Amino acid sequence: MERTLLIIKPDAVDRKLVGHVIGRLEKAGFKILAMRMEKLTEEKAREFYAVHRERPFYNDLVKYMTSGPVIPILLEKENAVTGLRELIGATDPAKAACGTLRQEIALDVQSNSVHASDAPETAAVETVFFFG
Ligand code: IDP
Ligand code: MG
Repeated sequence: MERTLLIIKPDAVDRKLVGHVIGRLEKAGFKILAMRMEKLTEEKAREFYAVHRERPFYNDLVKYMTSGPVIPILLEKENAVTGLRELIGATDPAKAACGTLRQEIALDVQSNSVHASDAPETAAVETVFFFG
């Protein structure tokens, strides 16, 4: 069993897609271990995405991630990290494979509805970040 972190981002919460996302996760066999709704402070959003701080989209990303509440969810499944990345699809929904969550519901490359940890090490760090 492996754990990973998903975040339902502000655009999906705002469009009332929370139940849809959770349904997709459970249907795919993920078990929810913990979940919470919170409005990120600017400081917390900056820290979470610190790896992207030199990127041109960083400031807009922080603005977007603090524009409304997000829902971090701790998930468990065999090969959870890879499996969840496959389920959500590519960062840019225009390039995401058919049937992936982002292809289905994301608005654009920034407002792409969900975050998922990209490696087991990142998943561990991000889990502590949100759930201690
Ligand atoms: P990921 O979420 O698929 O792991 P990353 O490259 O880690 O993608 O980027 C983090 C987040 O930054 C993306 O999910 C998206 O919200 C935003 N982002 C990434 N690339 C761009 C871009 O080219 N323009 C605007 N926003 C972007
Ligand atoms: Mg990433």
